Amino acid sequence: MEKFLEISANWLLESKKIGILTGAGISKESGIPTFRGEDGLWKNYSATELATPQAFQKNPTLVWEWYLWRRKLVKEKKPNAAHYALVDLKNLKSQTELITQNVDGLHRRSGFGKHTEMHGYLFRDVCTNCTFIQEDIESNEKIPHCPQCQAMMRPGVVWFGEMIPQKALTHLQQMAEVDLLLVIGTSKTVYPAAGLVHYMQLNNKKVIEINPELSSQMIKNTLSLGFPAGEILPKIIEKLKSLIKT
Ligand code: BJW
Repeated sequence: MEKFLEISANWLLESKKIGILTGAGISKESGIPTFRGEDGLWKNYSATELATPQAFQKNPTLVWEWYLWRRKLVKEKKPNAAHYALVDLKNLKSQTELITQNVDGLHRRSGFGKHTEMHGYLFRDVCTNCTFIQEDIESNEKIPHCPQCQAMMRPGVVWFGEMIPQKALTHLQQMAEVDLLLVIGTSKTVYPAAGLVHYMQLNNKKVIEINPELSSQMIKNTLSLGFPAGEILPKIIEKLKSLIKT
């Protein structure tokens, strides 16, 4: 592991602009299930089936029930060592930018500051009829209704086949300009986020990927680290701090 820590910390040290792309795996050690695999099952439905406009159209009560269950779960969880290590990284390297595919808000709660939640925010409700949006509202309703027009509200997240907000797309495009991309806890199956990683690799730019499913190795300019993010990220940052001191 030592060799990989050394390379990662040196790459971070040498890089001026650093991009971070996170996925569900970064919140796994906080106790939040990931999307794919056995983890993403809820009452025998797969997360990928439920996170669609078709599922909502067919059975809004079921989809809302899943989101309200997730809200309760996430509220009880906290950011973990990996989220906090990214805050440390930003403090050490000021030109560090973050885009997350997660909707759990744990980067907000870690104090990272400005970042992009490209698939939305779990605690946001959006009216299906008018422009009304509300956040962090506690409600006992099975399906929340719009206080302005009484239409059904929907979760303020981006489902498959829906457009990513333009501001988030622009940030994603800008991230292609970074010197190094840190990719943490994503299966890279969902576009356009996955496209950024492929773009970096095709252009032989530096990528550090952290995911326990990978084998630790370096191929061209991609360093793969097969460890849980909460275990390895704090170690990389400690190493970086020691390099900065010397
Ligand atoms: C750990 C760990 C630990 C575990 N430490 N790691 C180009 C080509 C082909 C298709 C498309 C394309 N462009 C667009 C599409 C269509 C579609 C798409 O990508 N389909 C693919 C499935 C093929 N994309 C879209 O529809 C997007 N919209 C769009 O592009 O609009 C324009 C357009 C539309 C249609 C056609 C063409 C263009 C919208 C995507 C919205 C995704 N929404 C969701 C739900 C959000 C709301 C919610 O949370 O409820 O976002 S789906 C779900 O997947 C969620 C996630 O953010 C996203 C990514 O998942 P992620 O984060 O990678 O999680 P997992 O579970 O897959 O992986 C976790 C990883 O962590 C694993 O690898 C573990 O090993 C690892 N891990 N423990 C580190 N401790």
